[in-house]
Amino acid sequence: MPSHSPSPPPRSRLSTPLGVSTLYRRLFGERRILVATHREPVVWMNRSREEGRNRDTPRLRYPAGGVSQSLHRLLLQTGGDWVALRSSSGPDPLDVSLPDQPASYELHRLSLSDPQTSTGYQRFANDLLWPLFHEEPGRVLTQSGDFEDYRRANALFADRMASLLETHQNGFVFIHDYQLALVAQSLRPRLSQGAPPLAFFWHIPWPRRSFLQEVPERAEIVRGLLEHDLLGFQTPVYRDRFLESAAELLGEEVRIRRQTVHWRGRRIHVGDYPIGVDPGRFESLAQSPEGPTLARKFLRQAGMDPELPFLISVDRMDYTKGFLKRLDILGALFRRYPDYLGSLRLLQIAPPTRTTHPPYRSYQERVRQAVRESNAKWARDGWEPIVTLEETVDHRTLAPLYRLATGALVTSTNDGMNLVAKEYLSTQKEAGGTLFLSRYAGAAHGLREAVLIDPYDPEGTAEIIHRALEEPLAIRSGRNRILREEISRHNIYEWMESILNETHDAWNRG
Ligand code: GDG
Repeated sequence: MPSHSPSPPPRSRLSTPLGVSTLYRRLFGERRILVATHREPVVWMNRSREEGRNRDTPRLRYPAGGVSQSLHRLLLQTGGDWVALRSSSGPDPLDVSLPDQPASYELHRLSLSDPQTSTGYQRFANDLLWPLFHEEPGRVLTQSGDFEDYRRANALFADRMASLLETHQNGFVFIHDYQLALVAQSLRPRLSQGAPPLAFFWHIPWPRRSFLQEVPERAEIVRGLLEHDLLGFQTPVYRDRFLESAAELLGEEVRIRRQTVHWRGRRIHVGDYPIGVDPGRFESLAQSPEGPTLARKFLRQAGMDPELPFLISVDRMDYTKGFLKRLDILGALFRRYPDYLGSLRLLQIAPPTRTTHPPYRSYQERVRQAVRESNAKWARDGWEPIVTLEETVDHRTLAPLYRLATGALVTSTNDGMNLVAKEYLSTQKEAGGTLFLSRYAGAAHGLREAVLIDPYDPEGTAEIIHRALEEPLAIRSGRNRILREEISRHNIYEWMESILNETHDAWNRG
């Protein structure tokens, strides 16, 4: 294995899937990647008897969610192993391949057979870490013992990964997000021949001090994360907050020099790696010959006139995405500018999420009720302003829908990055759709030209939306050109290349 990384790529070169797999081989040779995420990147579909006769019916579907889709595409370039919790039937391991992709990977599907472990783990992750790291303390719902279940579930991930590492000798391990903060802590001691490079990416915000303080086990979480060689955050703000937490919580245990933490004889690189999308893929899906037909058909089926303007929002139905704030904004817009009544609509693609968790169920019910009320208030001659579809829409339809939309409304009250914002821009080549981006989304940090909104200020946001909708096309498309350059340069492959290079460096310096 070479001991130092190659020089950084020239600035004008756009990173590509092939570039990532070439770099991976250069750094880690023929050894496979091992990825771990909470959720499976694909869902296995049981074929109906009818479909069973048609071998072309796809067996795999893609769930909504930002973490796994890009990694899924990468592993179809490089091959490798992936460990995640099982959420559908089908074999274990599952061989994941696509006809047009050069490689395939093995998905190893973990079942938490003890219901207590499963419940406590999910509760600690989704009802304690998620709300507190999104600075929503009012939504915490936890019970004593949940942390031990969380630790136990993380150790089960580590068990499976340790046996894979033993047989496959994987060259690089990449663990993801707040559900798996303690995996590496269990993994290291299990590896008799030493650990390969370990990287971790934290997809959600790292909160301000006063919110972190509400997590009793915060020092344990920080220690767990320091078990990696590289630790990545979405923005420099989250990265710096983490470094401050490490200094404060671990005191003399750590020594911190800029972005390097010295801890227990190891050096850990802590960096910011704003995650991107594959803009080329969204652009070509949006501009495919069948794209506009699919999108128009979809709109008609949703009861919308494809010729009328609409704003689009695409998010899992999660309280951090600001569904209720969005309705307030729309209300303010209609009150200030009643001319929009009867024409401008909001299309919300809102796949339900975590539906077994009581705080989600009640939030989702409140959203439905608020939509009904808004629609009743602003209805005109059979026209209603808000169309909500609680379903997952395939990217082949979603991309041309983005393209057709007059604007995209991202109203997160707190969001690690927000990939929908970048996907929307990817489809706006030579088009004038406006991205209205919450200033509380990580994406606002890199997309400096974007039209920023404050979801806590519905009146101000309504004014911003109205002004942008009135702008000449040249202004809107000029802004989109600059934003698209940004997301093309910092695409998902560049994100992966930076992480590969810097993990390799950190491991060698270790
Ligand atoms: C976490 C962080 C961070 C949505 N609906 C459908 C669908 N989606 C896809 C979108 C997009 C993804 O789900 C959502 O990604 P986001 O980034 O917007 O949000 P989270 O799921 O909360 O993701 C977030 C992200 O991790 C990555 O680091 O940006 O801050 O919270 O890709 O296209 N996909 C399909 N049908 C849908 O109906 N196929």
